[in-house]
Amino acid sequence: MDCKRVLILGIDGYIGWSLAMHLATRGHKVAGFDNLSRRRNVEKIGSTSATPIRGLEERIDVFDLVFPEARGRITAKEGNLLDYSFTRDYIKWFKPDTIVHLGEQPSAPFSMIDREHAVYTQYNNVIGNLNLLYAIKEVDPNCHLLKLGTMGEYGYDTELEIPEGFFEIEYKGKKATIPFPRMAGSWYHWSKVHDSNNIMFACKLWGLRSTDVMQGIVYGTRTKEIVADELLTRFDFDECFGTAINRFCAQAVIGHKLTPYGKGGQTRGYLALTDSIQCLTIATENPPQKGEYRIFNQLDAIYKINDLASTVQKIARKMGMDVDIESVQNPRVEKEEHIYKVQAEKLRNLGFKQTRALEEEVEIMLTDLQRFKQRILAKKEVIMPKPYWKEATPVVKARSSE
Ligand code: USQ
Repeated sequence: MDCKRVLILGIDGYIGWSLAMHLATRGHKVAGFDNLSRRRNVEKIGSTSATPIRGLEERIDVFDLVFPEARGRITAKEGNLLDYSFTRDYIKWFKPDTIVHLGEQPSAPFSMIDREHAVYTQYNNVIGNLNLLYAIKEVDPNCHLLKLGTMGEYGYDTELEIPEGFFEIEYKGKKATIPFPRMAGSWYHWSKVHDSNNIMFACKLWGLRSTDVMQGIVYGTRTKEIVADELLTRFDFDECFGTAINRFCAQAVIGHKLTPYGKGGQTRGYLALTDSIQCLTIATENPPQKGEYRIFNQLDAIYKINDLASTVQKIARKMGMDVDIESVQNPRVEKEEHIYKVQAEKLRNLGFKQTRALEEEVEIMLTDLQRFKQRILAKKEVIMPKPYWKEATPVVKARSSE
């Protein structure tokens, strides 16, 4: 296997830090930068990571001690993609073969709080990505851009089986292969759609090469490199940055009722953190051709929210926790019962295999999180969702009845 130089944008994040360690232990040379906005944004909404996480430099020092054979293979600093000259100069300095772009505002609820959060999310994500495309073009158009998109770009409104990016359509007697329609469900998810369009165009325009990963919802506390508390990756459980399974596990350990929203038939693709890292590693080690824009649908399995709540409840009870489930009024605008079918073959064809079953991973998560119960309890007021997604409705109604 070729050892690659991999630049990770968002190296301080949930996936970024885990991926950096994994790639380094496989012999790759990793550099990264991060503007640390995730830490600040989580703090702003009054929350924190359930797992206590160290600063970037300290994590790297501990990594060097724990993995002496990979010592010196990770380097990172604070930096912002919105700063074009910094981004370009960092790429010039490191000369990456691959850039893994995880450096975006990742929360749908956060983007829906108000106009300011919507604008912040779209500006940060879309302009940061556009800067990156220009920097790659200017410094090294040969570099592989591995960009984290989301399954939510396609949305959850179609009954058609979702292909990997493109599909063949027949219209008025003519056949064409075109991008599958995007029908995102939040300002955040739309920012990823805009990114995808911009990347596809840059590949056509300048002959860049890119893998755009439509990733499902990631869960878990661990990868095989997380062998000491100082190497933990972050774990969010609040209503904005916490995602479904992770939230349910955090709720279970503090005896909070599990919170499926609405009817609970919302169906999504999921994968364990360790499998997300496996997929991103496969994509890094198997780059696309020059000029190629390829899309991978990245997920292990598809679940309904109610079934996930029941699974977490069952395992938590088996472990002696007293856990109930209580449906919460849905704060989001989304279908609560729907069909969901997805094609996800390309990564499997490159060797991806699911390594963790849901039940097994949930048990590991609950065991880990029990140690951090007090940290979750201290912030338990950020668990219940607030109704800002639909706030416009009563205002409009009130005006029209004046
Ligand atoms: N949900 C509940 N109860 C909860 C939390 C969530 O019922 O306590 C429901 C939501 O209403 C939604 C589903 O679970 O129907 C998923 O919500 P989520 O918060 O787990 O995930 P989502 O907002 O879709 O976003 C997350 C990540 C995002 C990533 C996306 C992948 O935050 O960065 O892009 O998952 S995907 O969902 O496939 O688009």
